[in-house]
Amino acid sequence: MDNKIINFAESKIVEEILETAQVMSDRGWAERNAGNISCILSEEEAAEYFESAGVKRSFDLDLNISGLSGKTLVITATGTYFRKLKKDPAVGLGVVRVAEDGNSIDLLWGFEGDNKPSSEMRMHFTGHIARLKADSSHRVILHTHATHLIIMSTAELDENAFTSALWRMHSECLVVFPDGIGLIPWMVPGTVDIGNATAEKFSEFRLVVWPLHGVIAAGGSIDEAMGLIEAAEKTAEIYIKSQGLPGVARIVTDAQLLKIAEFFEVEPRKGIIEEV
Ligand code: 2HA
Ligand code: ZN
Repeated sequence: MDNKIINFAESKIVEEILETAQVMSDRGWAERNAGNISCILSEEEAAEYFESAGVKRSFDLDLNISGLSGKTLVITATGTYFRKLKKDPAVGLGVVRVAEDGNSIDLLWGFEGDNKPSSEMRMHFTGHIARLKADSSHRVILHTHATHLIIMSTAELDENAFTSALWRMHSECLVVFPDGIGLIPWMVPGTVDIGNATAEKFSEFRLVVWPLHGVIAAGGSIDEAMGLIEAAEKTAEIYIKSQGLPGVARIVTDAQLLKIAEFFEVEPRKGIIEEV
């Protein structure tokens, strides 16, 4: 086998994925096989590790992803326990290249033991296509079962109210996600439909909550996408734990949000802060 292909297990991107999966597990967001991660390799990375790689297996898709034609992605395998991922990355991760016609993917590395891509691969693929249209530096999609965001999704909050609640509960949320948080209706996981609904939200948002399930984040790097989840999840915890405290509720006001936006030069999503 080509040495370069062997080296992929030692690459920085694999190291980052393994570390992130471990953190998700340590925080209690990755029970059983919960969560999935994918990252588009840069052209340089794809050439460095997989220029001469042969096709090990191919997977036909039940959706067309020609928006990713020729791109090389690393994605977690279905059924993977995140706490075990680092034991054998070539089992729990796979590198796939999208066929020119967008109807199938070719496996170049990993998924050893006849493993297959994540059950949420449809969302990952359609999500990447949507985010690349919005942001040419986009590369990463993370899905995890972040506990407090799921608890918050049990409340009857619409998308703007969800975003507003978090912006007002911590002075830095507006800076981290000025574009807000998208919220889809409840849907069956793993389906083309949930993938399309998420992708639609990704044209405006980098964070999308799946009610009674989890959260999806997109970014130019793992740190960026994970940082979005960490900020939203921590603030959801503060929101939930502060409900019912005695006295007058203290929140970041409209005027204070506007001061934050001005100082940090961010453009808040419209329709949430009242222009005072
Ligand atoms: O990969 O989290 O949504 C398991 C899941 C499916
Ligand atoms: Zn899930």
